[in-house]
Amino acid sequence: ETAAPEDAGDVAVAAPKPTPRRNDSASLAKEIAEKLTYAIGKDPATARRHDWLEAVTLAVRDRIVDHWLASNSRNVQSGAKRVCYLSMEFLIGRLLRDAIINLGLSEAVRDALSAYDVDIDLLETLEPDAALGNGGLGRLAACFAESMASVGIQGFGYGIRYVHGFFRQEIVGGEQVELPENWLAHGNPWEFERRERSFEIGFGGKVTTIEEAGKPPRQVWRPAERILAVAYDTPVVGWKGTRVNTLRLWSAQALDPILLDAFNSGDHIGALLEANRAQSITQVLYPADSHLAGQELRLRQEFFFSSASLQDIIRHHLKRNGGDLSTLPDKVSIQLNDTHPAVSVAEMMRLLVDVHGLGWDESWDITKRVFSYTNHTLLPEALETWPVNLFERLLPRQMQIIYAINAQIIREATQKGLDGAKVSAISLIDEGSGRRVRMGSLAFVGSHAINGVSALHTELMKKTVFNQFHELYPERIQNKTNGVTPRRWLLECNPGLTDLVTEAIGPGFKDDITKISGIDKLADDAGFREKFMAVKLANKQRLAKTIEERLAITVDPTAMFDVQVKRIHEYKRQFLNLVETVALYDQIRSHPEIAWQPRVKIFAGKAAPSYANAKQIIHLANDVARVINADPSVQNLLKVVFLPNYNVSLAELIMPAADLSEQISTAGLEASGTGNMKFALNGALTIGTLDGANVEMLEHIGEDNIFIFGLTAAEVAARRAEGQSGREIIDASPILKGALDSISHGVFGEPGRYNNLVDNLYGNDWWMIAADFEAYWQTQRRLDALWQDSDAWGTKAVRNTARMAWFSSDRSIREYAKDIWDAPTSV
Ligand code: B1N
Repeated sequence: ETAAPEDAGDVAVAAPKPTPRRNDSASLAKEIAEKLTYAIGKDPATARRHDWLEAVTLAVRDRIVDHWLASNSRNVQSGAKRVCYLSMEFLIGRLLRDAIINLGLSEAVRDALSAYDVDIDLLETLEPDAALGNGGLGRLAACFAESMASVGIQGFGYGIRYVHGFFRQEIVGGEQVELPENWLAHGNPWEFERRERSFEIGFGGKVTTIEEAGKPPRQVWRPAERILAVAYDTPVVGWKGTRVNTLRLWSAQALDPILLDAFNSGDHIGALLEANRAQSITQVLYPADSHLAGQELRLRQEFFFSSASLQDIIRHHLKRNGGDLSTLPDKVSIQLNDTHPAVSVAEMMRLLVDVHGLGWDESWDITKRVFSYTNHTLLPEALETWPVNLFERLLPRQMQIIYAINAQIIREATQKGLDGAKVSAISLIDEGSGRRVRMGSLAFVGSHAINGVSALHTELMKKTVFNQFHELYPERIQNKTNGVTPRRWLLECNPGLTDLVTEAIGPGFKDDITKISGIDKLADDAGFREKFMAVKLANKQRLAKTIEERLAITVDPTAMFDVQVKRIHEYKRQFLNLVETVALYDQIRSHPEIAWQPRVKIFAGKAAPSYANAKQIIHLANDVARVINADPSVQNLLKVVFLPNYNVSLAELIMPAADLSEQISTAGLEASGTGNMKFALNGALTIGTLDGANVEMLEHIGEDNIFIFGLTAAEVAARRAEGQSGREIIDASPILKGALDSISHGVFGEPGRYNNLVDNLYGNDWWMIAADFEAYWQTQRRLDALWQDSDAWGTKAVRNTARMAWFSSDRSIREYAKDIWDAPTSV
């Protein structure tokens, strides 16, 4: 093991240490040529661009490894608390630019490559995105991993090495088509396979009770199926390379790659079946965001990576702490990223009680002190529950343990005076619709701290889904508002703005993003504002070029870029935006006398393959774009663009180019949002509801600089309880009615194609689209007026960038470290 010296090696050698790599451009140039020659086997004269990318990556990687080894030895020496972040998703994106910027190598790499007439900006775009996540939850895990390294926490990310990440989206005939994603096709230079770091994972089988004289009976699980989890480590480079942490992703392999007996007896297919079955666990990421994928394979994935991670954590602890597991909570914190790893609570108990022989009470105490759980959604359709019979068949011992925990929790509750209905609310087993295990409840009772991801969401957790638990354990729920890493979401994606801010207030904000507030006073400085808007224009030109290349749509970079990019979901209300777009189209044509402001409506996002309404919304966006863009009567005033295959790289291009950020979810349903933060940090104004982190953005940015509209979460809940239909509202609003009529009457595709979307509004306006339309429309028109006053717009844009520092994931991570993990920073 070279890069993770957790153990002594097999051979004790006093070998001379290699000299750390040098960061000047001449050394880099020389090493890049050496990598090209000796690692890739190409001559600079014949090398292709991908060869250069690999050579640069390997040269940069050498420097990362130097820092990585240093961090790992420091970890061993300091013995500081380790934070293990268990997440089913890490939506990392590309790594080369991130590494180059965090290591301070930008200029050196550029200079080194100019000697060969190779352009680093172009090479960087050839790197495939690591798309091991769906959306906000996975991207948050990636931001947190980077921030842990940047603020100096001994952080370990644990997840799954999916062979196929999030699907590639193409738009064919206006509709989403899903294509397999194959990020590993050309190898992955960032990962280090650690074959020696592998663990057995069991499934199925039986539990037997072993009785020995004079000892309490023991339970032994004998799984029917056993699979190997093999570690792949990726270095996570923090700011200035001061600390490099590890992201450890597990890959499933057969214990016995081919059954030799079967193979030798001629059954070649049968011999490989077992290997295929094992490997299938880590083949593909489930593409449902905020929606439960109820398949058995998903539960297998969850247990697979949970068990492997816990075995690794325990092995490490035993090795470093004289075999004493009682000190585990002093040395390790384990954060559960939503309920996907919640089975860890039961598996930890099994490992402590059955495998390591600790008593039940001590094990339960250790478990609770080690774990904490982040909830990311209250949407009922996303709350994980598993049928008891499936659980029992796949994980019989863990199911027994869950029953035992349940009995204990219910006993505690009854002692505190809880009665029937309240007791069934806290039961880990939902007896409602077939018996199901409630994973949120399991995560809650097994954790000492449970957090929501914005102030509003945390309050709603206390009032709704976890109401009974909150009454029982009032000290457990806390808020940790999300954040985004300013390295990727400012320095890397917006070099123009980074240079401008540096010129204005110096480079200190790169080390400490709170210093960016120094530009607040420049919001009223016409000279600065002009430069700020010039950077914005250049970023818009860059995006316009991509739109032209990919879609052959010409957009005017001086028009307002009005952007909604995120997963497609009814609660996020892309449909509301599209209805407003259609209404605007109608009004522009019927009222040419009004001073409409030129806009480009930009959409991007993927729908879960099985989510019919979301796919309809994509179809509508493309239909609306096709019709409006072809209509000469509005051409200079309205364009509509749907950019296919939204991913982290595309987000890095879009965020810096937005004037207006659409954060218009039905209030109470978006737990936090993090795209909202990326846009505002890059100087876009927000039009949004009082939902998720928008509420706190309003507090920080100030009400003059953000455009809030619509029903509050409490009002939404009240209307939903009444079962409010949209009919009256629609009939009373000619603009809304007109837009809905053109959508259903076939202006944008066959008549009837969108009946389902439109009829829903008349019936039960569940997502409050009719209810919020008027307020949304009026707010958009206020923004039109503001756009005409470019000084006023520019002032607000500058204030947005100046006031977003609090939404850095460094701040979030420091709060977790202090309030939940009790882990030191700056180690
Ligand atoms: O997590 C993000 C939040 O900013 C978003 O508001 C929230 O919607 C998102 C099941 C989820 N919640 N739940 C999921 C993803 C995948 C899956 O299989 C649920 N994603 C969120 C970060 O806090």
